[in-house]
Amino acid sequence: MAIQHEGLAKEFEWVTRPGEQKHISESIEKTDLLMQEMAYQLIIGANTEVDRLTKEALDKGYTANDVLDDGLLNGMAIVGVKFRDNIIFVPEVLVSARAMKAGMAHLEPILSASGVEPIGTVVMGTVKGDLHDIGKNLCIMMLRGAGFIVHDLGVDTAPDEFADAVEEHDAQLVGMSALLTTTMPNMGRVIDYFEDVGLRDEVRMMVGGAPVTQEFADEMGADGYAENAVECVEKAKELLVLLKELKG
Ligand code: B12
Repeated sequence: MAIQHEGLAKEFEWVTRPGEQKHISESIEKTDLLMQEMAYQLIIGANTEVDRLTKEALDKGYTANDVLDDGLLNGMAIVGVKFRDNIIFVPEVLVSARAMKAGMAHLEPILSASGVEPIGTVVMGTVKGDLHDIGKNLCIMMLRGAGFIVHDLGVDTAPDEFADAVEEHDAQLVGMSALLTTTMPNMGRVIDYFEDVGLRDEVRMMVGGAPVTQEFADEMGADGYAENAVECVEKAKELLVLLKELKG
């Protein structure tokens, strides 16, 4: 099978590492032309097109999860490869990120609509020095959809801001996101800060972001790690149960 959409097929030519080629092509080839067009428009940063196509797809009955995985995230995967390999630079990535957000705006009300009783409170932020927020925002949408109250601390969040928010909102869970290898250690600093101010036993702390691994999470003393937004919800539920058991 090949990628049907001509423009997207051309963009895919930038993906040259065999492992990535297999992974990304398999992920794109199972999608239809509408999703491929959406991925393509995201790569070229056409936010009004992504906005229109997302709405069109939802109107046609595609689920929010399909639009996310088959359209938006497939496009973002190629943006990531092109950025890493110096084919594009920060300004181009910023326009793609803006297009991603235009699409996510339509998904948000669906992914965040829960209708169930709140099951727990989470404070979530991207750690100090890090401005990446797309993945964090996706996790927040999914958590809200699963019935969590989530307080979004935004990006570049200092340890004391996490701690203040936990106290203010009486949160049981803390979620930290980092996308840079240089900012990953700041998640550990937040955990240390919670120890220092005597809040560590009050909450369960989970971490995530593209460079983060289970191993790294264990090393810095986090309670949980998840690879994506769906698993983030599962992990949050799991940690909440553990905390409740612990506190009796
Ligand atoms: C978009 C992007 C940007 C945008 C960010 C826009 C925004 N509003 O977020 C802009 C242009 C601003 C940017 C800037 C920079 N970026 Co950048 N960026 C990316 C890019 C292409 C995509 C990231 C993304 O949104 N992915 C899609 C989302 C959905 O995935 P995700 O974030 O991984 O989130 C999922 C999971 O990780 C998980 N998750 C995320 N958070 C959490 C939290 C918890 C608690 C849990 C459980 C799970 C979880 O669930 C999410 C949903 O499934 C990546 C490439 C990549 N492959 O990751 C580079 C990348 C992260 N950037 C990189 C770099 C180097 C930079 C800059 C330093 C570039 C520069 N020279 O200025 C700056 C740093 C700015 C700063 N201080 O933060 C590098 C990092 C390399 C490294 N080893 O550290 C990457 C990997 C690109 C590369 N290969 O070189 N970037």
